[in-house]
Formats: sequence, C-alpha cells, structure tokens
Amino acid sequence: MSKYAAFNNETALDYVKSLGLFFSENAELTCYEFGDGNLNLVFRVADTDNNSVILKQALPYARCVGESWPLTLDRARIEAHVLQRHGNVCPAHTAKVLHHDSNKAATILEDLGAMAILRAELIAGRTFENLGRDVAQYLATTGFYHSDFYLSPQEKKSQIQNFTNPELCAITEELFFDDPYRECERNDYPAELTEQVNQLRQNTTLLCIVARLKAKFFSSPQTLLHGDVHTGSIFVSDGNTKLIDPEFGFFGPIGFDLGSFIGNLLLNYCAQNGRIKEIPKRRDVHSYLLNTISVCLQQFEQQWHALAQQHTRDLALQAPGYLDLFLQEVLQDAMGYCGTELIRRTIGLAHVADIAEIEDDAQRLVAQKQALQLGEQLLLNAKACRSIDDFYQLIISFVH
Ligand code: SR1
Ligand code: MG
Repeated sequence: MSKYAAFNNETALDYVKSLGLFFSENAELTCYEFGDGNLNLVFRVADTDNNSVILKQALPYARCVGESWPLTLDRARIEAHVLQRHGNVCPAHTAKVLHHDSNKAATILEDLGAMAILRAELIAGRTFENLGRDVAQYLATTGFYHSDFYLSPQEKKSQIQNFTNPELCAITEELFFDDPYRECERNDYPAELTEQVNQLRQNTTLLCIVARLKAKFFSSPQTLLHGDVHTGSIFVSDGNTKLIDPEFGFFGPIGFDLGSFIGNLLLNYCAQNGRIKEIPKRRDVHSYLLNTISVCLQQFEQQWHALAQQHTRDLALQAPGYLDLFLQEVLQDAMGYCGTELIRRTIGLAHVADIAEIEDDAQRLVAQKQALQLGEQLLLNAKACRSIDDFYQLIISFVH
C-alpha cells in the first residue's frame, strides 16, 4: 500500500512518471508547485510537447494557517469522488479526474491552464458571457441528480455516508455562522468597521436567521454539494466554465452553493467601486455582474424544473405544486447563504482578493462597508421574497 508523504517538486514528478499513464516513457518532464489556495499543494507536471497534468495533494493541515491547524487527508478522497460524481452528470462544467490515490491524498486532474481563474478575471474587469448559464447548469444538474427527486432513499442514504465530511464542514460551520457574529481571534477587519460589526452582532433578528441557516447546514442533506463555490473555484474561458476544488463537498442544503456563488459576484460588485475609476466601464461591469446573477437564478430554476418534471422518481414529490414550493425555499436559502458569505468574507478569517487587495485604504473601506450592509440586508429580507424577480429587486435595491 502506498504511504502518505507530502510531495516536493522532485517526488511529485517521480510519482506521476511512475504511474506510466500520462506521458511517453522517455519524456523529459518538468514539475513545479504553484498552489496559492488556503489548503493544498498543487503541481503542474509537463513534457516538452505541451502535454501536462495537475497533481493536487492534501496536506495534513491548513496551508494558510500552518501545522497548528491539523486537517484530515480524507478531504482528497471526498474531492476526487465529488468531481467524479458531478462529472458523470455534468461533464461540460466539471474538472476531469484522471487518477486518484487516497493513501497519498493525491489526485491527478486535467490541466485547465489554458483557462483562467474567474476571481482574477473579474478583478481585472473581464466578463464571460456564459458564466451565469453554465454555473446554473452545473448546480441544477449535479443538485437534481443527487437529490431525493432522483436517487432512491437507499442510495441517497448510502451516498450521504460516503460523503460525510465532518472536519471540512466544521470549518464552514465556524467561519460562516459563528466567528463573524462574536469576538473571535480569527476575525479580521479594520477598526473603522467596529461600529457596523457591533450593530450586526446586537441584531437578534439577524442572529436567529443565521442560526436557522446554520441548523439547515447541519441537518438538511438535500444534495451532494460542491461546498465551496467561490470565484477561485471556477475556471473560465470565452467558451467554457469548469468547477474545481469540491473538497468541502457533502450532502447539504441545495441553496448553499448557489448562495456562495452569487455572494462572490456581489463581493466583486462592491470591490469594483474602488477598482474601476472610469464610470462607464464600471457601470458595464456592474450591469454584467447583476445580469449574470439574474441569468443564473432564472436558469437554475428553469433547469431544475425541467429535470424534475421529466425525471422525478419519488412518487410523493410529484404532487402538483410541490416543486414550486420547494424551489422557492431553495432560493430563499440561497439568498440567506449569500448574505453569510458576504459577511464572513468581509470580517471573518478568509477574505477575497477582490476587496482585500484594493490598494487605497479609504476605497477598500467603502467596499467593505457596502459588502457588510448588503449581506445584512439579504439575510434580513430573503424570507420575504417569493419569486426570482423579488430576489433580483432585493439585490439591486441595496447595491444602487
Ligand atoms: C481555512 S479554509 C478558509 C476558506 O478557504 C476555503 O476555500 C473555504 O472557503 C474556507 O472557508
Ligand atoms: Mg478550495
């Protein structure tokens, strides 16, 4: 049985070569580590003919914090298996797993180096026409085919066990729903936000809404989530969109991924006020982001509807009218989770470069205040929304 040891450039190259699966026997290979995420090592192994693969390996701790934050290696198994299951139903928008070794916590993936990470592109003000549609397709398809509408109760319960991911879920449970709402060493925000943060923490209505969302995150195994759909988990090109990095995957509430994605678009929206100086250009990027949110919500709802009408296997869930009620609740949850994403990325541990890397202190503060206020308002008003149009109006009433 192969044993775990963290790779370096040399051992990563040797490992990929030893598999004999991706390169010709005499190929001259090069390898370098380029991971800049919070948790893992990521190597690119290439030959001289432009063939390449990505080797991703989990470390036994959170890379962004160090060995003081131990973390299960099992997340590599979860990630590879979520990618495989999501890839089976939505291959167009899921990164392809080429090989996985749970003992080494290592996965070899297709190299998406010809595409770019969405966060960096959005920060640079670049736009991608199909983004909203593609992410909606990924979320609706992977969501539907792992839900009670489609899986048998036996199969679903067995898959819930396979994807039990307590350590990574605990990170989300604490970073999304606990830390921002109380004093905590991990929180990180400027002194100028203290008053706004204190008001947030004293709002008992808001704290109850956050508690409800956390309870649902704990105990609503509705579908196999990606678990971390931020704009750093999405590769884009002019023609395509691919999701990577579902190591936080587990069976949870359907609205969580949708809300995380929209939250990240809104964080970029807030950031652009401090980034793009030319008003017409900024207006274009803002309209693009709002339009992408609108398309994503509409497509998600339409696609889920179409899948459910054609492929629902459960008899009771076919009851007339149930689907609409179900989707309304999913969208309300999504808006709530979106609010928690905006808040935790502004005052919690893990910030987004969109806002954190705005150079001018005053401009950064304006973006942070807007993100915090928007997050708060989405949380407070999500339950009152009944339609996609209500959600859209809610968002635009607080960003304009
Ligand atoms: C310690 S991990 C911090 C954040 O990075 C991941 O990508 C997740 O979003 C997590 O909350
Ligand atoms: Mg990640």
